[in-house]
Amino acid sequence: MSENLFQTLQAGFPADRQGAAIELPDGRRHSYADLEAASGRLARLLRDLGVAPGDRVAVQVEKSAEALFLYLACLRAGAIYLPLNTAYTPAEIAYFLGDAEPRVFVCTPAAEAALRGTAAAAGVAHLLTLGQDGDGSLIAAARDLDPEAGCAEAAADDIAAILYTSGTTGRSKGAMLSHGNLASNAATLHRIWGFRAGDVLLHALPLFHVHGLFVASNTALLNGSRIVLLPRFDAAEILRRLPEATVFMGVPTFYTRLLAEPGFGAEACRNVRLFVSGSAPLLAETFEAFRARSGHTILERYGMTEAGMITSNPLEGERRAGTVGLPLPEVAVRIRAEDGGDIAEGEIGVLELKGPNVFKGYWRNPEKTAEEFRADGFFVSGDLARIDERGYVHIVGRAKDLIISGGYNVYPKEIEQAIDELDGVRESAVIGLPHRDFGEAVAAVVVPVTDGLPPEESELIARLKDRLAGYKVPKRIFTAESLPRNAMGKVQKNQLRDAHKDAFS
Ligand code: MCA
Ligand code: AMP
Repeated sequence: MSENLFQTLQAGFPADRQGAAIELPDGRRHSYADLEAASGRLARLLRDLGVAPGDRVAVQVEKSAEALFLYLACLRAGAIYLPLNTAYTPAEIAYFLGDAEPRVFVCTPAAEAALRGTAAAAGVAHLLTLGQDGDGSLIAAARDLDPEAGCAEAAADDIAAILYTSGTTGRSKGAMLSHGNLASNAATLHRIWGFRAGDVLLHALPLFHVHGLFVASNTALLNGSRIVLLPRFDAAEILRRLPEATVFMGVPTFYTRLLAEPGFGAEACRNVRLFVSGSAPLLAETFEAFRARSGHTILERYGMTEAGMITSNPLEGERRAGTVGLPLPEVAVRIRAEDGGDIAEGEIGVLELKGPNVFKGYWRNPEKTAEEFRADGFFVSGDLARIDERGYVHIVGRAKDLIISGGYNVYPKEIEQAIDELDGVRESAVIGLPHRDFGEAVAAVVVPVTDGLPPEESELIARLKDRLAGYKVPKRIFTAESLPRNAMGKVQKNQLRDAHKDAFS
């Protein structure tokens, strides 16, 4: 039997397909019948373009209903969907296209000219465009095609999507997620978060990462829900649309920004039954302030690209501030020493996990895949955690050198490599510093070359913006004569974090 995720989701669509699937801020509305037809036409187009099961379709577009239809079309065609952050620069895109070798690449009409050469160099057979209003060559090419496209057969282990995630080596790796991975996570979250008839999801997350694409969209689609699809997070707009929603999901920055809105309170949340937070630690202070202002207890959960969701606070029962809750029903979680050895119960160690949600490995990178799994099949998350006496998981830090800024991951190594290539720089260290809005913000300490004038901070930042997505570019760059090192020659980032801890307060 086929286990294509599209069919799994489709089983949850409302019997009356005229029911609303997607509603946009300008009042445009797409029913579930429209969603089936539009994704059917796009699936046909992909097939007409020679996309065979297993071929990659890379997509870097603004958030829109059509972007969601394209995701579903890829599932239906058996293609591998490869979403890319809109903030990525052409230099970053060149790497992803070169590595993934997609047959089709869809970008925005505005970026087409800048990316045409990049796509050609990567051997992309078809470059198409999709604008935020459904404009561009993609939808035009599919307009007259037959919407009855069926759905390709897929086994649970067939790859449905590749999501790139950076690493401590500075090179991004494509995490291969199967139809079975995504279906199991969607079904579990749908069940444990109590999705029910009448739920309306207010969707403000980007559609190119796990949180907005799989956690939010898949669960709502599986429920046959109406999704109010906002192009981006805007606190005032959330306040306006929240009264019609029952479910809202966000990164902690969404919640701190909502709390900064004077008009935000219980009245705006009157129909909401569930606020979910994840992708970065939710401060206990935000959790408490939100409860006091809105009367709602945020449900915090924890996950990662390679595994989707791993733990969640309970829908019924105590949601404990500062914890990410309990392992999902079918996910085994354990805490180990960094070398994989046993540690005492309740101690801090590296969180490892196993379950049907865990990815199938990194794209064309079996060595890296092997490095991150234990011999008994547990995946090593790189997060430092402890499990308390009631089984709640506390994420207390990271064994991996990683910064999470506004819910986006930034691996210092990648930024250091980019800085070190700039003229006037001898070496650099990139650190995360506390930031009121983003939780953590990226900052760098640079040692200039000894001859010549030290480079200006603004100049370095401007040069980095040409190469790196904006959220990765350090918000501050400090200069130092040398970097503090221990006897082994390792940079003591703790000392740098300490020295600059108030930079953003
Ligand atoms: C934008 N900028 C940022 C960030 N976002 N800087 C640092 N961190 C950020 N997160 C910069 C831009 O480069 C730009 O810089 C300036 O801020 C304004 O950009 P704009 O796009 O207008 O910002 P915004 O709309 O205010 O965006 C902030 C945001 C957004 C709403 C918090 O970053 C966001 O939607 N984050 C959610 C990320 C997410 O979905 N994460 C889930 C990953 P300049 O002015 O210098 O050009 S999935 C995951 O982590 C796992 C699986 C999990 O558990 O969920
Ligand atoms: P990503 O690589 O984007 O999938 O990010 C996954 C990482 O985000 C995890 O390994 C954690 O470090 C972090 N993360 C996700 N959710 C939470 C949370 N609720 N609390 C703390 N860290 C989180």
